[in-house]
Amino acid sequence: MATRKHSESILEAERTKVQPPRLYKVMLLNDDFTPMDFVVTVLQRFFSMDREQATRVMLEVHRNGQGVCGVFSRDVAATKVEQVSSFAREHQHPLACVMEEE
Ligand code: TYC
Repeated sequence: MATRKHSESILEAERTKVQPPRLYKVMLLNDDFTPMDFVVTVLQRFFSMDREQATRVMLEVHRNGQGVCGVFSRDVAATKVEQVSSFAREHQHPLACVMEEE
């Protein structure tokens, strides 16, 4: 009995092996119209960056076309994308925020 129970639990463990959560990068895309200061504010407000780090990331996006704001689980990444997109829309800026599996 004990043996059977033991071997069953091994099989169960094999079948349901815990996978590490998939991670998603949240990225900002460059455009010609969103003010630099607005992007810095977004990075501070939604990604908890200080002004210096936010400025560095904003300039990277401005120069390279895109940049990573952070890496999150799928739900958190989707929420960030929604919050940033709706904040940009509210302020009538075309700022694009997307997520991409790592
Ligand atoms: N390119 C914009 C400008 O010159 C600034 C900008 C930076 C816009 C990053 C979007 O994700 C962005 N005003």
